[in-house]
Amino acid sequence: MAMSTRCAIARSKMSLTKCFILLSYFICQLYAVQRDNFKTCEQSSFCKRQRAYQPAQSPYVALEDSLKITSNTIDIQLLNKDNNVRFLLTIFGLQDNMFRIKMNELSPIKERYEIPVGDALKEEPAQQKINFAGKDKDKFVIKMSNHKLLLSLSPFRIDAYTDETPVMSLNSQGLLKFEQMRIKPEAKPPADDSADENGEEANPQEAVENQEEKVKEEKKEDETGMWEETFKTFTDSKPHGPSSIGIDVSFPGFENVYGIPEHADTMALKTTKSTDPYRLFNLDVFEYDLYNPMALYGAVPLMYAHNEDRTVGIFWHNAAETWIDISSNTADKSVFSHIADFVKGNNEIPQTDTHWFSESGVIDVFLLLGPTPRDVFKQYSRLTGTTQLPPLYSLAYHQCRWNYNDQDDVKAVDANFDKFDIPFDVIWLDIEHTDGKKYFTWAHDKFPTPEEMIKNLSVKGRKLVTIVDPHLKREDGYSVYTDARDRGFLIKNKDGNDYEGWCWPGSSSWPDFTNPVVREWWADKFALSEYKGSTPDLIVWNDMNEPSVFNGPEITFHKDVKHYNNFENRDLHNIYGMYVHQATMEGLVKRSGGKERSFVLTRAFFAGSQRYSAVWTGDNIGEWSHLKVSIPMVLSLNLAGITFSGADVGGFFKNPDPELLTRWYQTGAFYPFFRAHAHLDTRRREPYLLPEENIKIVREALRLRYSLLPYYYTLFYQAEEDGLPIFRPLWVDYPKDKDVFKIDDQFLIGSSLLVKPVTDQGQTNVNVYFPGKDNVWYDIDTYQTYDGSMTINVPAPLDKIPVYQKGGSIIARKLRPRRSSSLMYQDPFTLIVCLDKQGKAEGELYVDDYHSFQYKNGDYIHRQFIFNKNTLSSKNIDPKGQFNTREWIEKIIIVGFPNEPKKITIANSSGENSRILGFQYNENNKSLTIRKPGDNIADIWTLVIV
Ligand code: NBV
Repeated sequence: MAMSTRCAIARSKMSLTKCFILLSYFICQLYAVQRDNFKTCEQSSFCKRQRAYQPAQSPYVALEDSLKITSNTIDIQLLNKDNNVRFLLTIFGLQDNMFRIKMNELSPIKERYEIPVGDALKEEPAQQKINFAGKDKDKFVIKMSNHKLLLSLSPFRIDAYTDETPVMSLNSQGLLKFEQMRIKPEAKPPADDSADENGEEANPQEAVENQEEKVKEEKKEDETGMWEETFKTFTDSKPHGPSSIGIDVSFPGFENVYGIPEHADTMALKTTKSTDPYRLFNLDVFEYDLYNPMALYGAVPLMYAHNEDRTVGIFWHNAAETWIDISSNTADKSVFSHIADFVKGNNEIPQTDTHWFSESGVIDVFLLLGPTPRDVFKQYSRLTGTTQLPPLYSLAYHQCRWNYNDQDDVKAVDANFDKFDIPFDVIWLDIEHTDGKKYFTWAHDKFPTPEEMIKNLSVKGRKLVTIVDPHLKREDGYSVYTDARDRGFLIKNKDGNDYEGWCWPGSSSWPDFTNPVVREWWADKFALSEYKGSTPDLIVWNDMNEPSVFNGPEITFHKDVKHYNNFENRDLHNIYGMYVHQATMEGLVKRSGGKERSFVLTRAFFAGSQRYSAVWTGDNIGEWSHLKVSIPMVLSLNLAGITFSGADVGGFFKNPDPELLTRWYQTGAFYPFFRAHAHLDTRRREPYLLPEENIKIVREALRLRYSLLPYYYTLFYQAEEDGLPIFRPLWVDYPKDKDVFKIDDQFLIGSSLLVKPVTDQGQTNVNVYFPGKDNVWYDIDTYQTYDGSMTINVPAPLDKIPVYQKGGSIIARKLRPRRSSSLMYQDPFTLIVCLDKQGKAEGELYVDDYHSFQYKNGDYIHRQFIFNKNTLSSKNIDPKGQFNTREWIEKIIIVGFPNEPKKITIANSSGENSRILGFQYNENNKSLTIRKPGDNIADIWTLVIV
């Protein structure tokens, strides 16, 4: 629908100004991102202050006399000598090789926001005994197994060591700056706010004097924007004044840092010397620009540093707007100066320095001490949790569009996929399916019988997604809104009235999802009895949950809106979106009485989001550059624990040509979350509308994904335990190979598949780097071999995706093409055994009912397959799991098998019931295909080749 038409429709129902707001939102979408809608660091007063802070020496000193030691913690007071404000610093030893360092004002005049435990942190982190080893010169020594912290008193700094190697330092650059809460200079201190930290009444006269002294000190600072800040036409009232916090974190010995999604940037983070710092502030930035540090829809304040010897990380547990500067003593050097250093014998140790600052909250930093990549992922997942094993259908292909117009449209799309023999599992309905953008309702003229529509999908095991955004139309007849309003569940503006903003329905309000009671209320809206027209096969998509407010500053909430417990959005902005999708997921699970796993997709996210939802990278563009950047973006999400993620296949805006769309399907077939989506104004582009040749290729890409579902499912099962990325950078598995540290145009799926999608127009050859010195990699189509530690130019015509299985791995696939994943539940497996140079291989397979929580009660099978000395055996690696299934093994393909065998037999674990198996050997590609071993996947067997 053209913009003008849409506005005309809108205009009939609303005032001109309101129409103008919607219109400008649309106009913004027509062109590239409107950068000036979003603040630069220069335009954010706290960012500017923190960034400009460069003291000759840090004024913060630790006060020796205040030291308090318990078995797992150390408390010490810090003093800012510039203004005599005191702080409490607590160091916690944590299990799994972590320290936590918290710093807050000793006696703040107002409570500072701390993210409640159970939200980003899944629970109170388990503590570990630390050993206070006394003082060494002017430093306290705190030990925990082979790690230690040195706490320097004056100036205050902390250095972390592992086995005597320095790995991280805090405040070594002296950038600690903690802006204490204060009373506005002209205002008098409130009389009843004088209890000190022990609850004792302070002398009011003294309090006034202290305040005045602080105020005098602060006068020296540039006060611009401290008490009020204006951006474009928006004024932020800042009733509590400046409250930002910042500190530097250095990584000695590290040249590469990763993480802090979401940015449309390379995976290896860049120095920010000549740009703004990386920004974390959940925003609706449609048609985002690429390769810059601007904030996007979600935020995970987690960074890893990696070198050949170790991996460490920091988790900045703060939900306020955050910026991160990065500098390095090596990154900005040219190759020439590296060589010059070498010639001069200069052994400069590389170091990456980072500077973190947030608008409010407290300093709460977790040091993840690794030392391996696997260790840091485990450490982070101990803190914030992992993704629960998703139901199988959600790992299959999703077909979305803004919008499928009506029930007939849905029916036709569903039928066309079948007609063209293209598998799909989920069809999505965008905002137009609702009655006037009132979520939980249906546009009855277009969707008169939603239950029937869903049932037609259900018979083929398919599902329907509806979009449920968090903005509620302020309309008296809309019960979700009136209910929230009447219960006082809506977010308030600074004056205490319900906050009103503009979004799709026009005038809207937003439930305060930061309140656990509101989350419960929202969750109950998904009960089948409440959400009319829904069935158990309806699942949900939360969009616009940053939140997007068309007429708000930076298209989001005013920072001074008020949440639960009187905190401002300023304090917790980045976690709001997570509470929305958390409540949605809780509702969907509750709807089934806690029996069925469900699925939610979210656009906004925070640390911990992985526990509830899949994430997609928002409104990208159907251009080659956006296909390319999707890989580092999904890699960074995976590094930050958000394993279940992907980008809109085809690009949301604009019309990709058949070549680009085909290549995007070939890439998207490997995203953990695989969905095609398109903007309302784009041409229809369901895969069956492509030219015939392209349909064939896309069908193959989709079938490849479906055949790999057992592998993805097994990886997700493992990741629920260990938090390992599924869509994985090469350095995770090859941590010592410097050549892979920056590679972000190819990736691993688990450890066994290497993928290098084609992301350039007209390209028919790609350079693939095959990692691992002793490895051999097999092309999954031809079984051609490639040795590790080499870059090879391989042919990649349009019908080819360069994908390789690692020698030494076994992958279980299901090769029978079906219309949806649930129709594959009972299908047999084919084991693809790719031998390494020693003729060995191993792999795992996890199987359960693919949809319920019964696996938590032991209803599953977890098998390991081992090939060694011409014998392939199946082992039960988890005796706790037992599950009845009809799934069996129909074929085994052994690749890299040197010569034609004479005989192959299979027997059960006790050597009984031995049977001779038929086989075929292909001399050209050295593959041995064994037909119908026939055993149920639950059986334990041994196959011998002679
Ligand atoms: O709901 C409409 C769209 C949706 O299709 C898209 O995926 C979201 O990222 N939504 C944004 C709102 C407006 C986009 C211009």
